[in-house]
Amino acid sequence: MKIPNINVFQAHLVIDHLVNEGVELFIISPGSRSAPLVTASSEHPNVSTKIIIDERAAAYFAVGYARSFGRAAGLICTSGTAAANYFPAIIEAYQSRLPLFVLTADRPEELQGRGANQTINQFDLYGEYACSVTFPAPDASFNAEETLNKLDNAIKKTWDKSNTIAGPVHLNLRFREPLAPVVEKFDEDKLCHQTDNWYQEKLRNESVIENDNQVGIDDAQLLIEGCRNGLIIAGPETRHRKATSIGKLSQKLRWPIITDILSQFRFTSQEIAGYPVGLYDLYIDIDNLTEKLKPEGIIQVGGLPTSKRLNQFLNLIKGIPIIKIQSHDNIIDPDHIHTHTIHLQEDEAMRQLDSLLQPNEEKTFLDRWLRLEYLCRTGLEEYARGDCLNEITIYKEISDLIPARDALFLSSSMPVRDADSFVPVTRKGVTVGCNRGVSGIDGVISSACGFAKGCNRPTTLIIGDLACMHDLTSLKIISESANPVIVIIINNNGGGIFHFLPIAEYDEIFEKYFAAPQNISFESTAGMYGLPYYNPKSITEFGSAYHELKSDNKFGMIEITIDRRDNYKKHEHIREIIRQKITNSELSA
Ligand SMILES: Cc1ncc(C[n+]2csc(CCOP(=O)(O)OP(=O)(O)O)c2C)c(N)n1
Repeated sequence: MKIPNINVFQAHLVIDHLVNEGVELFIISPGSRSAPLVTASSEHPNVSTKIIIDERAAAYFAVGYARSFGRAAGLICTSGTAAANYFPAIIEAYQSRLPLFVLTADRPEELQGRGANQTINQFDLYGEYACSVTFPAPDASFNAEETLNKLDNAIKKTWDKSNTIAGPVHLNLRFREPLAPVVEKFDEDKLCHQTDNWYQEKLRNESVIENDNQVGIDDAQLLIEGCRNGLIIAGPETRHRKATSIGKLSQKLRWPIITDILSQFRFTSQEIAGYPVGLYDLYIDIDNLTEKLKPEGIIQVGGLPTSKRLNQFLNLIKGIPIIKIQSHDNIIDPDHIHTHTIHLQEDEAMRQLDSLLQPNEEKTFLDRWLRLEYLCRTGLEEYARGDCLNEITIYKEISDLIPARDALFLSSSMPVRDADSFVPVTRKGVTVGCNRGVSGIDGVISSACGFAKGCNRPTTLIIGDLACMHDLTSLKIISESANPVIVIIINNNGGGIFHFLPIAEYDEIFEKYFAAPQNISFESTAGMYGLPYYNPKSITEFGSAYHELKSDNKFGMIEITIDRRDNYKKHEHIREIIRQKITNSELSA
């Protein structure tokens, strides 16, 4: 390949290096200053590119893509507010420890701080949320080895191929004219020579492998041996590939696995052993049960549980050993509940513990949890028989209807919470995602599309009306997606979440400033983006609409119209039904 000028040479250097680090996809938003980066990525034989015009959506797409299997995409944009539009998704990626390579084009040094058009200070633009490095505009003094060193150092701080640490890396690249690939003489041979040298040196250094992660397993063994009745908590972001070892340990210890909806365990696959429970949010706070459900010890993996009631329960039973297993250093423990931390990959730690620990014969504790699950599941089934489509029954219905091995993406704020409360454990191997790092209601549709691409699976998105309005332009991405995305909009005319908060008591400000009803239907919006549209009124009608889209393998929109105030009452009611069922059972004896 003939490289036309030094700008494109530098761009190639960066793109090639990212490809070596495992990047296969570059998401490009159009602009002029970024032309060398576009030239280099579009010509690369091992790279695919995707155009998303809105940088905010592009970055959220990359977040969704990374969330599925931890693969990093590259983002390319021009200078100015284009780069600023990446910021919300960068924060989400940082908080969720997802890898992301952000390539922003910038103006050269001589145009900085002089009021030049489309020029802002992009140096360290994302602050602490990205590991950032600015590359000067290349000229005759350009040194390929120095550039690669700088690049590699930035990447190493947040990313390695085994994905034990991850987060956004910001590469701010300054370019002078010419930006287009016009031919201009430069010393290509010298720079290629420097590049080869650098890679040979890197290869030599990488042959040393470090493994010093063994801290704490022996201590953990002793602690666990001291507990007959325990729990394993699989929080958000525990991935499928860790499931087998966690399942085996649960089986051996007869400890239930608390499966957060985002843990990839709620929809387990057939082959995973162990005792997953999913409906704990419905019973864990029932007064006289807490004592009976109290474990003697806990092993926890993944992020902060979605369920507020579970977090409260953990606070209440503080004092027992709670062992957190994680390979990174970030603290995810706002309530200071963890008594021990093992710094090791989760599946490796589980395997080691499994080989050290003896089987537990105790059954009563486990049976109690499994019996509660059964009661809740039948309670939800009886409730759904009324054919009333609401923000409770929809989750049971989706968990029944979604095909095995599909993907499910949940919006903040209520969809992820409701799914966490009402989706029972189902052996379907469905992959679940949500931007729960900072729980933004922006960029949800684009994230779901990125998730669909990353998983390479048909995806069902459940989203509220306000979150949907935030990201309407991303409906265009759906209409182009190779993996059909079905958007289920729960239109309760405003923010349903706020009815569950104390602010709901303040009538004079609540409706206008918090619930913020927008009084819209999404039918014509669906038409604008060519999405088939349905507005079912019952569970049966919903089932037919979903089935119709699925059987044609189509994208589409299903809008469910709901009364927000009634929804709050229904949540209270279902909890009361479950409470009664448990109170009338032998469990309350
Ligand atoms: C970008 C962003 N802006 C504001 C918020 C605060 N917020 C949290 S939930 C919510 C309302 C969500 O309404 P909707 O998407 O309709 O879902 P529902 O609560 O009805 O399930 C708002 C505004 C946020 N989390 N993120």
